Amino acid sequence: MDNKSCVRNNEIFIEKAKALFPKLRKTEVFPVGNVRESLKTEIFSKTDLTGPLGTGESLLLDFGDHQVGYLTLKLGYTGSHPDAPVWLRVRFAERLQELKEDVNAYHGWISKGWIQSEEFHIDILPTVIKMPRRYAFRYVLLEVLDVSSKFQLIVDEVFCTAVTSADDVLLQLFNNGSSEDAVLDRIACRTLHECMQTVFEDGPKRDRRLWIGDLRLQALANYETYRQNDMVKSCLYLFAGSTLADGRVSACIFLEPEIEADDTVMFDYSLFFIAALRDYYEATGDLETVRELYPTALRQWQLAQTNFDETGVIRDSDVMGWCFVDWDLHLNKQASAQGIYLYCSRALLELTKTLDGDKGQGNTENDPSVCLKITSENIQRLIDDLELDLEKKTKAAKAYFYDSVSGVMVSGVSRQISYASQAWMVLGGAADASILENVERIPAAHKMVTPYMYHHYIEALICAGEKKKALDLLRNYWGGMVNEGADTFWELYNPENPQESPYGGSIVNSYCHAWSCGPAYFLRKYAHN
Ligand code: RAM
Repeated sequence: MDNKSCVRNNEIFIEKAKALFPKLRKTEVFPVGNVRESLKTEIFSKTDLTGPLGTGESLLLDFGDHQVGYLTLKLGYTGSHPDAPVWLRVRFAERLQELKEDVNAYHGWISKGWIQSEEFHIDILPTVIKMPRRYAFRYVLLEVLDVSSKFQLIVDEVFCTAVTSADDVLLQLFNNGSSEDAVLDRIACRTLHECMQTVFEDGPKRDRRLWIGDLRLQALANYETYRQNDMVKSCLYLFAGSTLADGRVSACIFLEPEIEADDTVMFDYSLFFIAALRDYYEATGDLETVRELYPTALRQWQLAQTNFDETGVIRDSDVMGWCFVDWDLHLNKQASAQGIYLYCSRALLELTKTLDGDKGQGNTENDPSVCLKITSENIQRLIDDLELDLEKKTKAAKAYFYDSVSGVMVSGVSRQISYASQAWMVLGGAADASILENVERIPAAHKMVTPYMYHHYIEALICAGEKKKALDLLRNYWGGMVNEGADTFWELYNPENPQESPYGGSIVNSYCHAWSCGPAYFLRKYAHN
């Protein structure tokens, strides 16, 4: 079955989303220099931009900060008239260490196609090459794989046409923090800036598309920084505008060649549509959008019901990726899923109560799968249903997952103890701060590996009244990436194993990943009040 047959599009929503697409801003950025000290002796034989390059010689350019954009190369030659093509390789890297890795040694489970490396045969010199593909990088390595002995290649000019939809004029000032906080905030804003393209992309190197788990955290940072709220609105309409046939919100959306939901669905990601809509309403007060998108939110809650047993406990699953939580294939997701469901149900209750004050105004015509007319009677019925359901499933969570001996939540048949389970149970309102303290006393507890999961853990600490601890953890964890030289924050960072990759090789890891822009959100919102 092809993807199209399982996708349902709502053209009205898609048109609304498209009308809100932001303008892309272009800037020409030139290298600030060549990398002379750090790596040149190991792998680079030449660092002089104007010097001629022969076979086996290379040039490493440093653009000074992370860029997302298109590369132009102006090339010439010295010596005899070129009598053979130049065979040139161009590699792009967000971090220098990517260039030390052997592209051919990667045999992981996601496509090698993501590796940012191209080869050209250049027949005529001088020439200008405008590379058609968009790249994410700070460093560019030009390697002459072969050139005739009668001439040498000259690199006259290289520049990047950088693109973003982030408008720096709108960026709210951050002026209250310590200098360390200011560094974390600056890098987080740069991360967000680079991921703000037509939509909030997850990472401009990979996967370069709209994922809902990422969108939610980007939107939170955006409300404190760029405040380009129409972009969030556009993304919400995209998710509601292209769903699976049963109305389920997909984990991610492709924009090209046309807008289409991916056939990947995950229990938590579908539910996060509700939380993202609630956050959007809190930030903007845009009730009209809530009215239009409420049926999509409600549908996610309805669809989630089939995952529960009659006692209100979520069924575990061994299907890989049934629920995301963190990039950790050994993490059991059952308890986290229950917590996420409770968290999103509360968000739905808030939205429903918002509509309750708006009786009779609802417009649900755009979603025929939801038999709902927003009237005062059925809104009240929904509020009652949601409250009853929350009570039942919160009780079930406490009874089924809490282990009174260790004082923490356990997950799955193996009764796994993880930081993720504790965080989500606190956020879901099924436990108090004690489980966050108790888990710290269990050395074998499964830790977190992504800034995405750390974000939720920090939110849980704040929700449990542990603001100082939360901010200390944030400074320590994101500060670890700063100490490793990060220009933008990464998709995955495990301080205990900095080389870790969920994909079977770090060459495909993304080092500018928007779900890691949390410091801009937390430091602006909580550090100084
Ligand atoms: C990664 C994506 C994205 C995330 C999904 C679950 O591959 O880059 O950030 O949301 O996985």
